[in-house]
Amino acid sequence: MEERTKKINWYPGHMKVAMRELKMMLSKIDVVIYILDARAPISSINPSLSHLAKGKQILYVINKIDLADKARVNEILKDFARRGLAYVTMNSTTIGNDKLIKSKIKQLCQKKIEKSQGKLISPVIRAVVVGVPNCGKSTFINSLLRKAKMVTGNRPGVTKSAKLMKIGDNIEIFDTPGTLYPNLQDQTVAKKLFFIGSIKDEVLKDICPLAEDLLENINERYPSLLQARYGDDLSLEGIAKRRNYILSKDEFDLERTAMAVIDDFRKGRIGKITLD
Ligand SMILES: Nc1nc2c(ncn2[C@@H]2O[C@H](COP(=O)(O)OP(=O)(O)OP(=O)(O)O)[C@@H](O)[C@H]2O)c(=O)[nH]1
Ligand SMILES: [Mg+2]
Repeated sequence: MEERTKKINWYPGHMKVAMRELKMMLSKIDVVIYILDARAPISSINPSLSHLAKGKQILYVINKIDLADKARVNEILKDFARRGLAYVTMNSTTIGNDKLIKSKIKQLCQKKIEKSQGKLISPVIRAVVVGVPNCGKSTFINSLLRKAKMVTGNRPGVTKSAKLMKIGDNIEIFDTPGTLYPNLQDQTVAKKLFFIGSIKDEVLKDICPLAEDLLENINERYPSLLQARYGDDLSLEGIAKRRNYILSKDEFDLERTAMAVIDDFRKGRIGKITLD
């Protein structure tokens, strides 16, 4: 992808604080539940989080699977399996995931559970849910609770501080704010994080080249999905013309078109897509 946009970076104060709190919290944590977005499962791996979670039991939850290309995700997950990583795919907007997740958490804490066998009080298992902004951490916890206790929202930066919930008798789970990393060196990754909604729209100045990049990216693997939605002309002008997004007599509203394309992708209207 050629460079047509200014460097994308977003690391507000609350993320810095969240990373510091997470670092302090981890000594008391048994399992890290690392949420990845199935539409960009590799790009939503945050090197800072991976560094913090090193040496911990980690359960990778590949979330938003309902919006993603399952075949491509399975290909990526072959590598997870080869490396012996524990993972599940998930649609957190549905309920009934709690049994599977509780049993996965318990599997990862087998040693702690075995140690306490024969004792009167069963051990409390502490888990923390981490991941990039907007990947569905709070929704995932709500799905385990079968209640909308955590505030969620379709924009990044909804959860601003860590919150503790109990799931079942002896599992405690922390929700945390979505975090990125101070310097998004790889701009291909940064763009994908923007497309999946992990970076605040307001940070981006010029949305048109980004929408063009998204169309290019999708066209590489899913040309027929794009054609079905937008027709043969995949330029922003072509899409604006088809949608009648017009500013004046001979000027198309390209900004509106760009945002519409990005929104179509985020809402799954183009189809089930994985960008990685
Ligand atoms: N389709 C689909 N939408 C999901 C899924 N999980 C979460 N969402 C949606 O994604 C958006 C973000 O969800 P949140 O749970 O607020 O995300 P978060 O990771 O807690 O976000 P921050 O607190 O901002 O870091 C909401 O609109 C959810 O409804 C999923 O598995 N499938
Ligand atoms: Mg949240």
